[in-house]
Amino acid sequence: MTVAGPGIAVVGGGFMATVHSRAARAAGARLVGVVASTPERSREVAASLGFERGYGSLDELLADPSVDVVHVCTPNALHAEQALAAIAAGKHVVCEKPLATDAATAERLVVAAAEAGVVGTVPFVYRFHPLVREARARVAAGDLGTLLTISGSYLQDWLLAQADDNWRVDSAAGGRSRAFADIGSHLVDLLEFITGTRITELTSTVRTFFAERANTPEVTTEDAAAVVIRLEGGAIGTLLVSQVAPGRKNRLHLEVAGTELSIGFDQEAPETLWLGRRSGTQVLPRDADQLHPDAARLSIVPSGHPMGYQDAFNAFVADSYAAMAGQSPDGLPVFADGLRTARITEAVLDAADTGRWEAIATSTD
Ligand code: SOE
Repeated sequence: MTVAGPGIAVVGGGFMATVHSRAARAAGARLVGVVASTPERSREVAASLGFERGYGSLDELLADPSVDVVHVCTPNALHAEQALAAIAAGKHVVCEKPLATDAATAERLVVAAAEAGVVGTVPFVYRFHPLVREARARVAAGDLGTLLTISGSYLQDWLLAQADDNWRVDSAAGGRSRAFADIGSHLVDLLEFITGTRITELTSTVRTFFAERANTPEVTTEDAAAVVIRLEGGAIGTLLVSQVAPGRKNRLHLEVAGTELSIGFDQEAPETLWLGRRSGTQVLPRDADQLHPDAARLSIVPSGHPMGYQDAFNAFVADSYAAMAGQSPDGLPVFADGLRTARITEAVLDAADTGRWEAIATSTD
């Protein structure tokens, strides 16, 4: 396998399969095959995404020696079992988040990948916006001073009406957590990535505003979660996650305040970074000449030529393949990061149930 040309296969035929396939093609992969819900659907998806073939089953895909990497893009409840099967077949894995619907199973995946000597990555792709790397570099350089507070939110509106439904709503397919596992996981991953600081404990309240939806008679997964966090080093923060926020499509916003400087990032406007000082504020554009090297590496077109979500995804997949070819790209989200967010997700739901503060485990023992 070369950095540019692994043979890849995708499990799943939805929106994320399309995004992964585009990124794989951009990274120079050979698009070998797809398995979707039925053999016929596999063939249709393969034809529409430009893969060589559709498979009749996951077993058939895993038996194909030309597949080096398996991208798992199925409903959440299937991720762990399919990723474990791919690992057992000696394949590298890019697995959609959540890695598993509970933390103990996510931990099994971390161990299985390590034992098999394969690379497992998770698309926490917002890490790949150049200005996220810039924010991270500035925190690491001490520009913010001592971290004081964090305010984060991730808001969407695609489940705002009772008539809105999706497999994610049903805990049998999506898992115990919905909003937090789906988008809160991105938020906490980004928060810890940018600050280089871990959440040590949290408390939360969650709500299911629609007890039933069009095709889900009994909804138990949360529409929204409000979380209070404490971090190592003494900073505190609040996080709001909602899939029922009118007008917000995919707005992840994170603001980190230190003793010297605040820094703000908005995923829907990823080409600028907000900088706040007591003396005034500034909106920093992605100006390639002024970026830290890690940000400059990901800045692939000159400023004034906007980059976005698919660029971030492409960079994530390219770095995943580089790691699978033996390189060590900085900031690559791997299975251990998927485990970390699975633990935080579990703590959010546990805290909501008990009304207590929950500590977040840090080891993988
Ligand atoms: C749906 O809520 C979704 O597509 C998530 O699954 C993604 O991870 C997020 O990036 C956008 O919203």
